[in-house]
Amino acid sequence: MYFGKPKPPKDTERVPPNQHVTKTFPVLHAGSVPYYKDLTEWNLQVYGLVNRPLLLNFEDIMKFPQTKAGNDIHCVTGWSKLDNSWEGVSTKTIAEAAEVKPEARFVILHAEEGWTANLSIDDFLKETSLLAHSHDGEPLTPEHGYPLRAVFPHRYFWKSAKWLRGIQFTKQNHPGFWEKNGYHMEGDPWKEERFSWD
Ligand SMILES: Nc1nc2c(c(=O)[nH]1)N[C@H]1C(S)=C(S)[C@@H](COP(=O)(O)O)O[C@H]1N2
Ligand SMILES: [Mo]
Repeated sequence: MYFGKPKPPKDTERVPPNQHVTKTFPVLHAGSVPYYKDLTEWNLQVYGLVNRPLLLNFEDIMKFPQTKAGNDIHCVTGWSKLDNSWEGVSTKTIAEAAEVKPEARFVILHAEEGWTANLSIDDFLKETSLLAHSHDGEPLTPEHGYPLRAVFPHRYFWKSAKWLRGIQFTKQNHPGFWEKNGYHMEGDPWKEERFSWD
């Protein structure tokens, strides 16, 4: 018997529990959006448990091998946005350039205004993790993290720091902004790790 073409996977199979799909790109953050007059006002520090601390400007970022990634993002407030395309630098590339020491087990992401997020070194270095300067073929808008943001699609999107200014490699796990406010240290959307008690 002929049943026709195999069906593509349903969106529901791509959407973690208790999330709904939105076609829009919501803007969500604490604090205010930085508007840089020019990119000399921006740099990225890579430090902590590394052999080669780095102070990178935007040109340095663009000189690294560039990578593209397609993925879905899941905000802990309940929206998921499917089929994003990002361009930037793989987190592995940055870690290699800084020569991260073997004793580094966690990462603190530092954004403008002292906002932070924490994650394990494995989450940071995952194949799908990147630092993105573009979304869907266009440079990030100020609201979405211009000039550079982290993207960790396998974690709730709050870990994906916008307006990234520092990457600190540490031995201990230091809770970031939302993690101090009751959010989960890992934040796996498939396990619904929303709050620290989940
Ligand atoms: N610097 C910074 N990055 C941040 C946040 C923030 O408050 N400050 N919020 C996070 C949260 S909760 C989400 S859902 C995403 C939202 O990214 P978007 O505004 O590009 O959709 O950014 C994350 N990155
Ligand atoms: Mo979020």
